[in-house]
Amino acid sequence: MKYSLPQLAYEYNALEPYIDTRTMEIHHTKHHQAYVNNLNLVLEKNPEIAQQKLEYLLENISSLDINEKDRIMLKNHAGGHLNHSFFWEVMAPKKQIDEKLAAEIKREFGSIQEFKNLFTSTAMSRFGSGWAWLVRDNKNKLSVYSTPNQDSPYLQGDIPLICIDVWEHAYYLKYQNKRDEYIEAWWHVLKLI
Ligand code: MN3
Repeated sequence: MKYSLPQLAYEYNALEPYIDTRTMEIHHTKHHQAYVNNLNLVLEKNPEIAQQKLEYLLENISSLDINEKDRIMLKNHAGGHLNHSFFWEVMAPKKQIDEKLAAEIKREFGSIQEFKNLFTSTAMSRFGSGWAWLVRDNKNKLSVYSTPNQDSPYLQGDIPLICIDVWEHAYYLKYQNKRDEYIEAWWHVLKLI
């Protein structure tokens, strides 16, 4: 199957002033599009796996019968596509609180604020490019961690619940090197809690 860039549920300027229009536009039409294009290339080269779900391919990445160069390309670009698709979905100009998730977060982390503190420090301490995640593992337990590059939680079979992109391309135009200010602003457009 051929993948394509998902439509956003909101306009590029909808997350202003927290995430600026230009960043949204470039991030979606250039960065995300590049992951989609490269994902399609690697799947065209490996048609025997192209019908499998991306989540399945990532969880089983090390045992797929493909060459090592393609394995890395698939990990990076299937990850890049899934990660960004999910990132657009967890944001919105207006909160749409997920009460069930919020209750679960309170149970697991003590309070929403304690969760935010942990998630923020996890996102801050990711050296270089990557992501911070709230995930559900296969024992139904919530946890917070970060991943480098475009590594997806599906690589270890975890289900993403919340994510933030901390690659510089996600914030450099507006926030330059101030990742802390970007994360602080991003909480306003995370729709779920
Ligand atoms: Mn990105």
